[in-house]
Amino acid sequence: MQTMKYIWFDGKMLPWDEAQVHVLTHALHYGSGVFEGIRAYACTGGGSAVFRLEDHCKRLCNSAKIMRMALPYTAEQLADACLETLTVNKLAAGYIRPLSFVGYGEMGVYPGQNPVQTIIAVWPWGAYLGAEALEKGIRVKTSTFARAHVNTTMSKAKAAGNYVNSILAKIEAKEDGYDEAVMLDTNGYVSEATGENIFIVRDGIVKTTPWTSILGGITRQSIMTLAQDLGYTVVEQQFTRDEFYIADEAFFTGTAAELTPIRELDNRSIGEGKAGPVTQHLQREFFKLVKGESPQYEGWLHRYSV
Ligand code: PPE
Repeated sequence: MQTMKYIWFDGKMLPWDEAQVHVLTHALHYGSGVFEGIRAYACTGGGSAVFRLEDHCKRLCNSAKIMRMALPYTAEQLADACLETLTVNKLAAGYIRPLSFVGYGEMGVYPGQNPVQTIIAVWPWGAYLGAEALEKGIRVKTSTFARAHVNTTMSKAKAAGNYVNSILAKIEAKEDGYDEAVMLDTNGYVSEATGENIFIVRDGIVKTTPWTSILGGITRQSIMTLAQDLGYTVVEQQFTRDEFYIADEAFFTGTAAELTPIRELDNRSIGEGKAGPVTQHLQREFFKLVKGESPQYEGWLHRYSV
């Protein structure tokens, strides 16, 4: 169980155990919340940095817009609140979780005039899929659950309710002995994982799924830029599970998962069944840049110290 000292709750810094809501909170019943996941890293040479803080806060505002939730904060105010939560908790590296949700008021699906409340929690969070996963890669399975159709739930909103689909797929994958699920869209093309975007590498070309049924991952976009800057050809294009089977390399990206290599899909080795050279190169450069070792990407870092 995570515990830290304080949670930011609508402008107040509450002791961790006092950040509570009523059981008739709308979001608890209907999934009417939007959230973010952001990472802060300890930098080489001292201090810390939040990775793409402003972009995450903008995405939270956009998620609220899609969900018709009236968020009473600007992206700038949310970014300041994230930094404040990190510093009062003296957290030099870890995960930041802002969540805005429809609160307690009237029951029923229609959110009506129920209040929109916002919390920000922070905690230390190691490698999402295990430390070994980052080095050796993981085993994944195509899910029997499809990612939602583009007109079902809105994938560009990082909405709490969207994660019911992810939970079903994640449980299935874990119970079947795999680390994570690869989800297909309703047309049968590779979409994303339960909390990660997907990349494959074939004949030197880095390919990721288009921004249709997926969340617009900030790590995804960062890796696309990084790969291009390193001289790789990057394409956003639909691909099928059998193209994935014959890829030379594959990996997931996400704030929590960072850049995790995939060594197997549906019991077929991807390439040589280990983290490939392009994957390793991108992972190395990604970890350098989040730790503040790449001046070229300083604009993506929000430096702070505790
Ligand atoms: N797709 C989904 C469905 C998703 O949840 C995430 C993040 C991504 C793609 C990658 O987006 P980005 O973090 O901007 O690169 N998933 C978050 C939640 C994980 C969790 O278990 O909670 C995360 O990585 O923070």
